[in-house]
Amino acid sequence: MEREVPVSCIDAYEVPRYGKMVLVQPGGVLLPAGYKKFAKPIYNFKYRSDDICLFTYPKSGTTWTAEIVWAMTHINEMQRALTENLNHRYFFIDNDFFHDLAEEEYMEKLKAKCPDAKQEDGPILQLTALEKGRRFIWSHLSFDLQNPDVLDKCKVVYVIRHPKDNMFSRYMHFNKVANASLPIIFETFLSDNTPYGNYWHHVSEAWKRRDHPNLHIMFYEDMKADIMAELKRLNEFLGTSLTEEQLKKVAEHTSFNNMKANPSMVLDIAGFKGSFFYKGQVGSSKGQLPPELDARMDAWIKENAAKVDPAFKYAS
Ligand code: PPS
Repeated sequence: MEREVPVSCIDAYEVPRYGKMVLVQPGGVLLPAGYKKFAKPIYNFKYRSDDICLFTYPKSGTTWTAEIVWAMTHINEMQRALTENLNHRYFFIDNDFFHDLAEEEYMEKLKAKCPDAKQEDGPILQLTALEKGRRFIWSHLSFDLQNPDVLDKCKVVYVIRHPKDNMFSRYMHFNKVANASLPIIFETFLSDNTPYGNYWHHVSEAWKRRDHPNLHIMFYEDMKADIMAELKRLNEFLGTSLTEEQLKKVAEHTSFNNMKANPSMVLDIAGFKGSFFYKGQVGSSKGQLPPELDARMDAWIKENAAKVDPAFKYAS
């Protein structure tokens, strides 16, 4: 029997581009209104033991990690990444409630496999379910909105990035695609109700599951500091048994410059192209915030990181 999602969805305001939004509580998760329809199918989605999932708060290094995981599991066919878009190698299961994101393209793919399929049932969820081979699934929804059994079924990688750089990356993205201002993005990021929910809610939902053997948590800053060490940890977790030489190849293939230069990395949809790669650095927000906002964010981080765990990376 299908489980009910233990959240409430309240109709919220309209935002340009995404239209009507809903506020999902707890978590203060603002999502396109279409989420109401897909909440239950996502919550009940049937994972398989060889699936690999990537769950992240947006702007944490999702694209980078997605490419790493894919390259590690396709070590002898990495060149495919130069012509095959990442969105075609992964299933972005949130896509069905973002109606404009290449839905027609996915619908065509779905119709070829299943002529009777209906658009309103969500092309991506259907395509994911129909996939016969190993599935690479990614989502920005926090763990409390995912199938509660997902970790018992398959491996999940979760990436965390320092909230200040995360917020600044969000700003650079939405400034490019929607002319959003820094104060607006700042206030939304620190508010309780924000797209994909409060940063700390998202992170703490993953952190409390950190001892599950099927969950691998990575920090963007650690990846930047020593990518080979992180690839080795991932190699263990994924069971990919790659040699040092092969891991070096993965590191090279997924370097910031190589990924940025790859014309097929990010789908050219909804004006997103060119908004995914800003600097790809730790501390990219340094000196960018007015001192008053900078101090507010420091205090906010200190208070909330300690609530996640006094030993949490950003707590001191
Ligand atoms: S999204 O839109 O949520 O999927 O964005 P996400 O991919 O999670 O995060 C985007 C930021 O990750 C940076 N990025 C990288 N950093 C280092 N190395 C590599 N290879 C890499 N690829 C992407 C990207 O540049 C965004 O960070 P900023 O600071 O905005 O540059």
